[in-house]
Amino acid sequence: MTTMTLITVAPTGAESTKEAVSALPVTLDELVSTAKECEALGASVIHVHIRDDNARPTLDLGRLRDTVAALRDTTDLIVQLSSGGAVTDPESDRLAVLDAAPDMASCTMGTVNFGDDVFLNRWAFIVDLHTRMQERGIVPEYEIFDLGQLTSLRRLLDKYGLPAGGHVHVDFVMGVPGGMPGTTEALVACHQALRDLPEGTSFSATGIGRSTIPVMLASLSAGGHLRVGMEDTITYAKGRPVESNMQLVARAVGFAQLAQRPPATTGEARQLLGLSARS
Ligand code: KMH
Ligand code: ZN
Repeated sequence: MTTMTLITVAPTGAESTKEAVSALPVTLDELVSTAKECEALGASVIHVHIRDDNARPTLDLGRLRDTVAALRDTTDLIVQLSSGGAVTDPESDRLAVLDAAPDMASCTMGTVNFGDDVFLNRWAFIVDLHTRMQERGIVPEYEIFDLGQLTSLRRLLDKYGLPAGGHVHVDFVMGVPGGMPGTTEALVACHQALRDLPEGTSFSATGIGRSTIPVMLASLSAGGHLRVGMEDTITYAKGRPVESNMQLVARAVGFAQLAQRPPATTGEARQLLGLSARS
């Protein structure tokens, strides 16, 4: 059982609007100050979606490069860019995210219904993403929205080899309408399926919406890590909107400490994920 907890903050996402959620960080300044504060609280990884001048989701490469540079200048966080983007983003733009040279990028392991939309992840696209990340030394976080996607990951690794750094890390994204539910039972099923993946595969989990707390507790008890943030949850408690990403990170840190698995430092997180130390 691991003795520390990797805490990832996913502060923005592509789904909530600034009009509806005013606390959402959408400008580079807002993102950087959120990142700094979340790092100080105990986050070690930031999962990044960016917005344009109108606060709409974008995969603009110049902005992505500026974002990676700004986060590296001001924090020691591991910078993980989303290759998922928004459901409307074309595959070519999602692949081009890698040109911004992040430490990590997400790699979703299959197509899933996503509310009223479809989050499309064709096999050939997944292979492209995985092999390009291998070539460039970008460490993937494999996003798992449903149990069968772990079988696809096994197939991917069998056919195309281990990711850059040699360590496999997955994130269970639970409670998306169209994917697996955010329950202890579903997390246990995923945890058991990890037996078919390379020894030492690590996992984090996040529960969308009201499943955030049950998933957090289940993940900690199963030896998993945590992802929290306003990408996944905009309600802190019934009738109480989230005030900031820091509020969610602070709560995750509190749970991790209660579980006697304190937050990993950024250095420990790099080691765990197979990333080389920052020069
Ligand atoms: N915004 C979702 C359609 C990822 O970042 O890789 C996809 C997503 C997953 O958030
Ligand atoms: Zn995302």
